[in-house]
Amino acid sequence: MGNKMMMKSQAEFEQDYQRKQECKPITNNNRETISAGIKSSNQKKGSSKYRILILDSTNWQRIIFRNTQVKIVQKNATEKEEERVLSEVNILEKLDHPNILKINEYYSDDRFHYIITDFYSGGELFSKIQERRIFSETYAARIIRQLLYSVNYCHLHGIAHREIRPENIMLERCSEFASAILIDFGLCSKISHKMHSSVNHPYYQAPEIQQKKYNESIDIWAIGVITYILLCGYPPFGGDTNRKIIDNVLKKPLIFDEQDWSKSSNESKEFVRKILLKDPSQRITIDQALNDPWIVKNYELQVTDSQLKRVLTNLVNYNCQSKLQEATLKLIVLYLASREELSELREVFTCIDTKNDGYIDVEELQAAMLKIFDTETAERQSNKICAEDETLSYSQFLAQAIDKQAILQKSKIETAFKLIDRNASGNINVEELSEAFKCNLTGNDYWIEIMNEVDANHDGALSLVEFTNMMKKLIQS
Ligand SMILES: [Ca+2]
Ligand SMILES: [Ca+2]
Repeated sequence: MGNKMMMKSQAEFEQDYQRKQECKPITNNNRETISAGIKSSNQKKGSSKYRILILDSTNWQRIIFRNTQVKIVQKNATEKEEERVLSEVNILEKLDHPNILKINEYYSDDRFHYIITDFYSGGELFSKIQERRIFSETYAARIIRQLLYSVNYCHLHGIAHREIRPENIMLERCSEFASAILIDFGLCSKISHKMHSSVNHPYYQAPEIQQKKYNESIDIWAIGVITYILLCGYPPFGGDTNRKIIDNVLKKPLIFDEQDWSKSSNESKEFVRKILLKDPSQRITIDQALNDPWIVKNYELQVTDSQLKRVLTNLVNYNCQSKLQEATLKLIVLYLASREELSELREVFTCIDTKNDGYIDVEELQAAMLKIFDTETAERQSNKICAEDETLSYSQFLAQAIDKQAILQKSKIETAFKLIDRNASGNINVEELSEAFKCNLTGNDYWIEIMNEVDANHDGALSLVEFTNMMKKLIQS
């Protein structure tokens, strides 16, 4: 896929925006059609990087930009299913990691849930396996490393995913170096001693699941099965029926067919062997897996010194003066940053986070800065950015480290303005601010204060000029 296809000129962008103004809100009659349209456009992998959908759940029109899609779930369901959707939304809203599905917004009305998430054009890892059957060790180690990194983050947040399989791993774009993104948290659970329900497809089920008592180590088992599949093209424990598969998982010893594994390294087999131990207490931990010789040897970050320098310089120069500036910048990054920019930042973030916990702390930042700056600068700047032992989350990092010149082009600022100015009056009022950034909703007083920070002519609203000036300050500073 050429990168050019992903880029839209400003004129095309404007045209699409105009089209949005002409669209009718979803009604009960056309809602299903729109929902079906989303499904079919998903199937055309990589053909549509730019989608616009209109929701009427709060009676105003809304555009969803490229990089995003909406999942519409009918609300007819049983109480249990309803709970599942809400718990998934609730959990995903809290997770903020380069290799985990990003949920951008959530709405509901009487009949439907609308879950707006990032859109990943590379499709499922499952389809890729069907296409290619086996993969090089470098490719496999890269995918598995990213999977371990995301699952480590889940476990550190007290969450077991419980349904790790290739259908639930997306590739963020169509490229050999695309990142793997863990999705579908519908079966995830708070880690506890009470976990007992039967989860995941039998191919990926750890043996202890049959004992109806297990811990988060079942996620590592599933990763071991996926590694095996990537390297030889079929699961370690097969069978014609689910019962047969489960029997094999429980009783059959792990074997590496001589012919099918003839080209694989001993380290790769060792790695799989250390994971696929039927006794969970013997199985290696995620931390051990992340530092396993096979992973370390085959996993190479795609970060050059010049990239690292550019990104760290952006981070150092980041100088946000108002909360609205910061919130708007996050919105622009979320909806308008290019795939390439985000991929690069995802890679750099991973490279800096050497403790693999999904946050950048002062030590990690300083170590990264030492590769680029002198000791004094590295120490001073890392202490300034992570003041008082604050850590940088992934989305904070994205907003602070993104190239401001590129992301704060006039057209993008204007589009962000239109996103917030929901009634298209040409002015943003306090209600629109609080609606646009509702994840921060803390009452109108909070937003009045924020409005006052940037409302230059004190008319209680933000014009496009005031808004643009506010954002341009991020470039000048
Ligand atoms: Ca870290
Ligand atoms: Ca004003």
